[in-house]
Amino acid sequence: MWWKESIVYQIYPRSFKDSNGDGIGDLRGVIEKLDYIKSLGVDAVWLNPIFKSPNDDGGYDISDYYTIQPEFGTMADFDELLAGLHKRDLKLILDLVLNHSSDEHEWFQQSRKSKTNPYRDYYFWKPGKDSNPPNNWPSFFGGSAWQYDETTDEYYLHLFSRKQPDLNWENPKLRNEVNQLMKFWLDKGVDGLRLDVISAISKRTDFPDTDTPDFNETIRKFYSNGPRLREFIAESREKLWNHYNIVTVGEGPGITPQNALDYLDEKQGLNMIFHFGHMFMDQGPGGRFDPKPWTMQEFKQVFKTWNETFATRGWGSVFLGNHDFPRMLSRWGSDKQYRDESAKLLLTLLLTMRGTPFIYMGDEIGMTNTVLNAVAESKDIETLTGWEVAHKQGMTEAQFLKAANYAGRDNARTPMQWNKGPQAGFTTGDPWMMVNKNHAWLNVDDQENNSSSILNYLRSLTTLRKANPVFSYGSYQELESNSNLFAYYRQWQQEKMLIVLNFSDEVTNLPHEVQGLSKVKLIGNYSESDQLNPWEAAVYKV
Ligand code: ISL
Ligand code: CA
Repeated sequence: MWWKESIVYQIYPRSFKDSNGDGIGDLRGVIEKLDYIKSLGVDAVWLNPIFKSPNDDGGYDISDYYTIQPEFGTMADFDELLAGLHKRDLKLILDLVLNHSSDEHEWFQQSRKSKTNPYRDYYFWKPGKDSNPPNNWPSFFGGSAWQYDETTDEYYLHLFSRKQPDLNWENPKLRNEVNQLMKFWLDKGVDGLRLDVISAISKRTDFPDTDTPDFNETIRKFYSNGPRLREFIAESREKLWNHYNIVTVGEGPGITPQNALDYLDEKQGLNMIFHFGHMFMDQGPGGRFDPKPWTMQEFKQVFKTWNETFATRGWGSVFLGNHDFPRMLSRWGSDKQYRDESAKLLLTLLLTMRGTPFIYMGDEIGMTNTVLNAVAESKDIETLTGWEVAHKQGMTEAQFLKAANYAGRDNARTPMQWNKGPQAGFTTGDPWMMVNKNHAWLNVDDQENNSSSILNYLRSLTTLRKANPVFSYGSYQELESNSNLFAYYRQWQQEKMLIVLNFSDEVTNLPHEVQGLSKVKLIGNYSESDQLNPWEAAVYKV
């Protein structure tokens, strides 16, 4: 199974490279950078959605699953990109959004016309209760998860924005349409599918009120992990996926160590999932904009728990950032004093942990969060609607901005920083989103020619991982060590590796049980020293 040994590079196309000067990244921009992508030592590319969309939620609101988003290019561009990837022995994983469509999709335009329209049951429609929504479910993006539509005097369900009506998977006709559109892209030779919010395709369709104020708990109990989830996944597996040598990656809030294996049945399940244990540990009951402190113990526990979950079956992904979360360096590292060291440390974790690593574009050079000076600067519906909710609850803009600058998705969507020139070489035009000012010194070009750069360290890490199957297949055993020292073994047949990561500004010591051990250092972000420096990462063969 090629995907167990693969290293995946995630590209948010809108912010990767603009080839035609309109300030918006596009497929031809990705084509221009294929040799760069190959040079990272990765095996596959995951592209965030590239299909026709009104962009209410960054392309996660698809209005035509068979057409390339016009501002990203044409189907010919797509074909050229796929051929260019395959020519370089790189695979392509597409991001399909099947829990909901855009409200501008033809299906929804029909569905909303009348209660007897043949497309009516492609979505969830329900009468209100005394001119209130059918139940108290909150949307991810603020407000009710139900939108009143006066044409038929009913409400439709949208777990996300009101322009993202949920597709009704209970309807076999809809499931057939979904399988057909997946088949179209698999027949073009795509190597994998990242299935957006797959955890929610089976919901509690009796639609009871949620009985908890904790949003993540509401997701787990009511929105995801529904009674027919395994059946729906098994049906697509049987009817479609089994006929291709592809990888299916399930994404979705609500996936827990207790239910993850339900998604990953060897015969009838997905191949792998993203879990969010570490991504939500600093979210309070109010969700993303209600941050709470996190500890290294919690962080380490997440990896321990998921390694136990997948110890004998199932398969996980390892990621520390993506388009939905702040930059990993700013969130987990030290993006000021120990920038280089901590960026390398986080990449070392990513490339030595058990599970398929996903590198988010820009993390290979240590890109950092941006700063919004006003909510109006945000390009993200989750931040904009999050502010509407917070404002109603009496939060000041300054308080909300603090939360948004810590946890918001804009942080991960600033343009890729190629060089120190205007707009970081991302575009010759006016970028759709402001470029981070630190591109003057933080960019690919400057790091290409610096042998001790984060970029070249990442390349050494991918080379190391590919040369040692222990990193893909080996067991994982965490060493008991002080709170900020994350140390673990990876073992497979006769190979045993020791990884030590000092998540702190302090000097510390190796765990006492390894101090006398004979070991050979394979890679690290400091030259030899018998103690562990601030943010020191090292990989030893023992
Ligand atoms: O951003 C989050 C709210 O905390 C995540 O829970 C995220 O919304 C959730 O994991 C689903 O994310 C996916 O579907 C969303 C889209 O906005 C995200 O970009 C996508 O990754 C709706 O399609
Ligand atoms: Ca463009």
